[in-house]
Amino acid sequence: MSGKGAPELSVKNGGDLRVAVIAAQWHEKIMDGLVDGALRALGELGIDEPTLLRVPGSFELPVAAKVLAGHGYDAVVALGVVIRGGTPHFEYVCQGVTQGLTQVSVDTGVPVGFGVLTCDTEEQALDRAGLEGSREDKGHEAVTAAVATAATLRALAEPWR
Ligand code: DLZ
Repeated sequence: MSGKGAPELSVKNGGDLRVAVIAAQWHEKIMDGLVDGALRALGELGIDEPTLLRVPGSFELPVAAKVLAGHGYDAVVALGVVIRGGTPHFEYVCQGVTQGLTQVSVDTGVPVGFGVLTCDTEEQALDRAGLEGSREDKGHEAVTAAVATAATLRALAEPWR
């Protein structure tokens, strides 16, 4: 999938939204970039006190997302890095986390930002991690998408705001 065609999102009235970020812990340097990008995006949106929760691996992101979505957050952002190895494990973890996060989002109505890198190589992941020299900043993008969606859904529910 190419990063070409990404929209320039502008989020209005998102500063009072309650946002939780969940981050897996595999691939520490890449995760540091994703978490930094996510927190930077939240700061730019005026969301200064997000909840940040760590889970062991990407496979644990959906259950944490579900619990957070049930705790009154307006948006949840899931961050992880899965890198292909020599066994089918990659496919199982990627499928589990992708389907799990989609299910949480659709079932709860709480937008879940998908900041999970699923890459063939570590280089591909580094290039998307928002680190110095990276071409893309997927932690930042995932927060912007989730908060933009939460703000849009709130405007639908409360059109007078
Ligand atoms: C087991 C595993 C492997 C092989 N690779 C990754 C990875 O690249 N990225 C990641 O976030 N997690 C990985 N895991 C761990 C699983 O996500 C999960 O934490 C374990 O299977 C325990 O449930």
